[in-house]
Amino acid sequence: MILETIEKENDIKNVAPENWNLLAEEIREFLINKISVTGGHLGSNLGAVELTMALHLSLNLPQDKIVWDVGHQSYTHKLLTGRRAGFENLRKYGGMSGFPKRKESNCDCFDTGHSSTSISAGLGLVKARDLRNEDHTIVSVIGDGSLTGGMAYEALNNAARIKRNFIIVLNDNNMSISENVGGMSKYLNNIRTADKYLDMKEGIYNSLMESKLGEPIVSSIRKAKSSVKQLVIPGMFFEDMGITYLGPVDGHNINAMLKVFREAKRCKSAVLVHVITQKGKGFAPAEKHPARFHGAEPFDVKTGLPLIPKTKSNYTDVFSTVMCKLGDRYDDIVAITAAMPDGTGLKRFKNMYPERFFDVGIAEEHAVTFAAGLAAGGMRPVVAIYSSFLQRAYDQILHDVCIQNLPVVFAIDRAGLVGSDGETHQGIFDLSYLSSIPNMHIMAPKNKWELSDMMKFAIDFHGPIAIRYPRGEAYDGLREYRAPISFGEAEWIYQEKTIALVAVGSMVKTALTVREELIQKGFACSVINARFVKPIDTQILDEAAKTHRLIVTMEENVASGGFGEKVRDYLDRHCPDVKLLNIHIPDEYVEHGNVDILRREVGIDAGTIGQKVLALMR
Ligand SMILES: Cc1ncc(C[n+]2csc(CCOP(=O)(O)OP(=O)(O)O)c2C)c(N)n1
Repeated sequence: MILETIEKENDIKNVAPENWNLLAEEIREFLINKISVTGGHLGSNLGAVELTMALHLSLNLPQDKIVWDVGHQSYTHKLLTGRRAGFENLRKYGGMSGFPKRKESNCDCFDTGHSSTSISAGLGLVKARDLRNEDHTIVSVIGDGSLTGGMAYEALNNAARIKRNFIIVLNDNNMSISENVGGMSKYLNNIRTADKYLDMKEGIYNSLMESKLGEPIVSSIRKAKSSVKQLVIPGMFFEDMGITYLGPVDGHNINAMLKVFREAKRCKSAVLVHVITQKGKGFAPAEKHPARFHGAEPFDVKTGLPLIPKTKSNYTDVFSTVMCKLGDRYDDIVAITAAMPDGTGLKRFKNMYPERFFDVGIAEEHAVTFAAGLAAGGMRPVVAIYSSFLQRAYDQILHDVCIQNLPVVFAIDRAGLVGSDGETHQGIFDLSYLSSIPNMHIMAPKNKWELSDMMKFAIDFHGPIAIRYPRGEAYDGLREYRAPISFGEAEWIYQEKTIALVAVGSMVKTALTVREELIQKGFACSVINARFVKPIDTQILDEAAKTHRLIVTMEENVASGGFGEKVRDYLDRHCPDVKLLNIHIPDEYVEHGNVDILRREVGIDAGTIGQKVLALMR
């Protein structure tokens, strides 16, 4: 095995060129076998094997730096920098992260997880290098999907001015998680499909350059402000901005890439190398279903089928179904996703109402302001975005939606702990960042029927309203508790005495387990389903404070700015005699791992809560 000879960074340089393709094959086999057990980002990694090898052959790590956009495609980079053993525990609690981590290796120069940051971060590293008179190469690797994010253009706009070397590798596989969308994608596609004419273009270029008059002609074509130049030079969009464009080059041909990277390193400017790759390359099921294998659960290597077939529906499925029903009932409902039609469950809505569905690319900020525009124009927009990605659109929520009190529904999926993607993806801040915004309203369902009811309530609501629900299986208990949603009202699940558990969304299920334990220990215990996090139901709190000795708030959100803080603020002022215990995630970042383990680690599991309550009651 050649792969076994690679123990650390730069060892790849000892592999003979005639063995490079063999090494690429071994890496693919390794990744398929490991990811089939642990789960992980398979398709993007299979597509970036040769590209990563070529970068490692061209660079000298850790002096030279590679910034991986999103970072989900960095597995080969991890393999080539001495982290082969880490794949045993990839994305497991305490194990290796699925994303670049500075604390994991000095070959990871910048942590990522959210998209479209690599050019900004790379440019910062370039400026730091130059100001400190250092001399090394900095490469940002960005996918065509991530190039749909606004931040990438802000960075390109800045990078265009620099007079020192900065390499941007555009890893273009024509896919985001799902099919890539938009004008830039179309532009890149045109370059790619013009590939067959490239030989002809090169022929024209070479024969022109051979003749005496050739050079001035080529130079005036380069300067010409017409599409004629596209005949000779692809990538004029970047060239016109002031960024040198090289490519397109076959991202599975190492020699071809080495040649272009050599040229790129000589440029005294920002240079974009356009590399064409295939997502899922080398594994037939992933080539055929690139979206499904973007982030794969453990699967059977022979068939590509999931090892644990899905039996129960998750919250995303429930959202998906109710959106289709609402789409039928109201013809002014529109749905917006930022590049996640599959992940958010909007694909069915897209198929049923294509003209009322919008995939705006990985552009959460734009998605929110676009929704505000739709609402101002008389439509009923539903923006479905994961909790952690919505962090990006804070100002748009405040400035464009909430100041104008526009009726935009925010469907916030993956709220709470998400597990193996780790710190960058945990949805544990949304209650805090949303509830500080005037005019915003927030709900969280206790089970799958309540999500459906809340969506119906939200669609008729007169202002901004958010519904946050977690990743994974939808809770199907408490079906009989289905009182109509009434604005700002919580719901008694059990109304007793002594201890009142006031739980938000996913924590209602946990509260039922805690209650069982407390009852066994001889305490009467009520359970309140908060339903609304903003506004909080002060009437039910007054009532609970009168009849209970201890009130316990429970939420899957950090402490600062969360539900518990609001309840404490209210009770301190109005019911100072009742004891209060706040259960929440500590104000820290939570790393990757199995959600049940993480819940225990952060102290929001039933066992830990029960112990804390009992300690207080004693
Ligand atoms: C801000 C943000 N929104 C959404 C995502 C989810 N996401 C992860 S990878 C990805 C697609 C990236 O496509 P591309 O850059 O082309 O990389 P590929 O996987 O195709 O190699 C998306 C939408 C994210 N990581 N960050």
